[in-house]
Amino acid sequence: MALGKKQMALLYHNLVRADHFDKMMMNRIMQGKLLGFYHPGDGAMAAGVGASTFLGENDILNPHHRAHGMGYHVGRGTDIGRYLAEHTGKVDGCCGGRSSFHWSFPEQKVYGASGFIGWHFCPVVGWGWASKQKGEQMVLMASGDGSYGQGAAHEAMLFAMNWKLPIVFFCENNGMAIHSTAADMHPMPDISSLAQGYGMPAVVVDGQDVFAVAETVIAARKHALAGKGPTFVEAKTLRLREHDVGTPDLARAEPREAKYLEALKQRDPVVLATRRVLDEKVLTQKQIDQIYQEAKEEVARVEQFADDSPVAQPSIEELQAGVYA
Ligand SMILES: Cc1ncc(C[n+]2csc(CCOP(=O)(O)OP(=O)(O)O)c2C)c(N)n1
Ligand SMILES: [Mg+2]
Repeated sequence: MALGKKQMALLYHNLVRADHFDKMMMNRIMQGKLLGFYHPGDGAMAAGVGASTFLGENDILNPHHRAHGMGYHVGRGTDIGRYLAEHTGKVDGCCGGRSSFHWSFPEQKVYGASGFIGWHFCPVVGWGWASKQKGEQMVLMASGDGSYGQGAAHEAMLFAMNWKLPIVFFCENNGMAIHSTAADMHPMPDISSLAQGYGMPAVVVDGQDVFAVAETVIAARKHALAGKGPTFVEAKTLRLREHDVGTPDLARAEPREAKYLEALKQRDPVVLATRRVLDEKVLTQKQIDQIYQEAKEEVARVEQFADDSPVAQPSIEELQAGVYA
């Protein structure tokens, strides 16, 4: 399904905002103004924005950990001020400032992050089952190439396919998992080949093209809501920087070549999307300048909100409130 101009403009706007927020997070961790880690999303924000911008309000969204799910948060419209307050241990954080990057926004059905890669493969079957019972609701579960070596990934795909659950397995394949390359870890070039083993429709899309990702996910969502079951969407993307800020950027114990990284930069999703919206007369240069100006102002507002929020000092009872074991 081809996107309309309004949809393209919204995607472009969200991509620029997500890119600004990712840069804000990078700046803040470098300045010691974030708790915990940051896994930069530089050059890779199109996948999350494209995957989440046109989900329904009732759909369950489980973002990827890269850029701490920023593209998905922007697409879903979660409050980035509360997201940043969470990352700075403030009371106005989405989890009361207790989780750092293990955030969630349960009231918006954004089911967060965990320290365990692939933790979500069992829950996603339950979310999919519940969504099927309720109807008009599906699940988008995002993860990376690095998670598909988990045994639970296969159980989840098997159950999802057998029970025709309304799930999109959305894989951001950036070719890397910390210092390991996807080529070293997977015998086939496309992670989505694994889904084909379960008879699941599997689509490979250019993860640098925010419009192509959105079109693919819209189609997969339609398929899911029609009761036809899951789809595996593999967005081919890239990792420009180190895995997380402070960890050396190595592949097989060697620094990645400057020439290789330069080639990756040519695929910057914002540059690609800007060219497209201008060529297709979706936006004028003046409107683009306005979008950039608004994104800058939004970043300033979000930072002010998080900085003004008091430091969280939860009591023992409050700390225990979210513990289930
Ligand atoms: C079960 C488990 N094993 C290992 C790790 C360490 N770890 C953290 S991120 C990561 C790589 C994830 O790679 P991928 O899923 O491709 O996402 P990317 O970081 O490339 O976006 C690993 C191995 C972990 N957190 N949990
Ligand atoms: Mg990866």
